[in-house]
Amino acid sequence: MKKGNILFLGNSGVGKTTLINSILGTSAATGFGIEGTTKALQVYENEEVPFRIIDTIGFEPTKAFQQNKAIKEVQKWCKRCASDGDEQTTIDLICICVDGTSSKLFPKTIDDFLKSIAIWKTVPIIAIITKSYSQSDKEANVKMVEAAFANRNRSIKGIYPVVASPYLISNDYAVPAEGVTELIEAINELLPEGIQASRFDVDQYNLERKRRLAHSSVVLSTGAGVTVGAVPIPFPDALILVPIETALINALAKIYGIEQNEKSKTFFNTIIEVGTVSVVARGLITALKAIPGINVAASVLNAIIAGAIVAAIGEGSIFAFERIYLGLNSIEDIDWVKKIMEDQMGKGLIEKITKALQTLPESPKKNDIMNMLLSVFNPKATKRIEE
Ligand SMILES: Nc1nc2c(ncn2[C@@H]2O[C@H](COP(=O)(O)OP(=O)(O)OP(=O)(O)O)[C@@H](O)[C@H]2O)c(=O)[nH]1
Ligand SMILES: [Mg+2]
Repeated sequence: MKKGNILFLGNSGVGKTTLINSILGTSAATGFGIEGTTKALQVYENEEVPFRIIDTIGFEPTKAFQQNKAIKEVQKWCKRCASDGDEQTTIDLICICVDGTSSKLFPKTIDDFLKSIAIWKTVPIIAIITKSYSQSDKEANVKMVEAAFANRNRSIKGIYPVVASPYLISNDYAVPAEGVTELIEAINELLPEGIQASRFDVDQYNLERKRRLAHSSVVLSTGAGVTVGAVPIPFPDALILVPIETALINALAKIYGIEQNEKSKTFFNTIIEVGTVSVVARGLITALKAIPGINVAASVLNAIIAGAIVAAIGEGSIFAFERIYLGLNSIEDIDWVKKIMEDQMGKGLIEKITKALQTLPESPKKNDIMNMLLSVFNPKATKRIEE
C-alpha cells in the first residue's frame, strides 16, 4: 500500500511519542525526566492506516544542533527509502506539536521550527496542542498558536488541541482523552489523493481508537476505585464510589461524542443507580463478600468489590455509548440501558470474579488486584499493570 509520511516535530517532552502511541496503538517509550526520551528518529506504522508517522528527537530550546540532527535524520531516512526502491519517499505532512500546559509560545520557537523544515517548502503544516487538559485554556491556546504563526512565510492548515491519553488529576478524577480521532480524520484529509483512506476506513479505525481510549479510562478509574475501596472497615456501600463513577461516565461520554443535556443526564444517572443502590448492586456486593474459600483481608476484599463495581459500570457504559454513537440505540432508551447494566453486574460477573480470585497471591498488592480485575473485565488486554 502506498503510504503518506507524516513528520512529528516539537520540543522535548511535549508528548509527541505519547500522541503517536495513541494514534497508531503502538507502545513506544515515553517519559518524564531531565533528558529527552526519543533518542533517534523512529518510524511507526500499522497495517490499518494509510500513513507512517516519523517521530523525531525532541528539540531542546538551547540546542540548535539537536534540531539539525533531528532534521538531518529525516532527510537521511527519505534518501534511504528512495534507494531501497520505496516509491513514497517524500514528507506529506508536518505536525508541529506545542505544549498546551506551558502558556507561552515564543516567536523564536516558531522561527526554529520553520527554519528546520524550510527544505520541505510546499508540504502542508498543522499545529497540534498537546496536553490540552484544561477546557478553559483551550481557546486561549488556539489563539496563542494562531498569533504565533501569523505573518509568517508559511501558513498552517489547522490547529488541533488533543489529550492523547487520560490524565489523572487526583485520586478520583482524570481528564479524558480527547481530540485524537478528530486529528486522525484531519491528517487523512490532508494526505495526497490516492493515499487517503476512504471515509468508511477512517470511521472504522476511529471506532477502534475510541474503544482503546475508553478502556484506558476504565482502567484508571478502576484503580481509583480499588484505592478508595481499600479500607479496613466493611465496605459501607457503593455510594462512596459515585464521584469516581460520575467522572468516568462523563469521560466515556466525551470519547463517544455524547452531549451533556437533560436526556443524557437521566441516562447517566440510570447507570449510576443500577451500579450503586439497585438490587443487583447490593446482590453483587453480598455475593462477593460471601465467596466461599477465599482468605483475604477485609481491606483487600473491599478493594476488589469497589474496583469490580467501577469496572462493571465502565465496561457497561462503553457498550451502551458505543451503540448510541453508532446510532443503534437512543439516549432516551432508559429501560434498555438499565437491562445492560443489570446484566453486566449479574451472576456471570460473580462467577468470573470467583474464578479469578484463585489466581490472586496471598497478600495481594494493588497491582495484583488490578490485574485480576483486568483479566475479568478485559481479558484481551495483554498489557499488565506494573507496580
Ligand atoms: N496523561 C498524559 N500524559 C501525557 C500526555 N502527553 C504527554 N504526556 C506525558 O508527558 C511526558 C512526555 O511525553 P513524551 O511523549 O515522552 O514526549 P516527547 O515529546 O516524545 O519527548 P521526547 O521524546 O523527549 O522528545 C510523559 O511522561 C507522558 O506520559 C497526555 O496526553 N496525557
Ligand atoms: Mg518522544
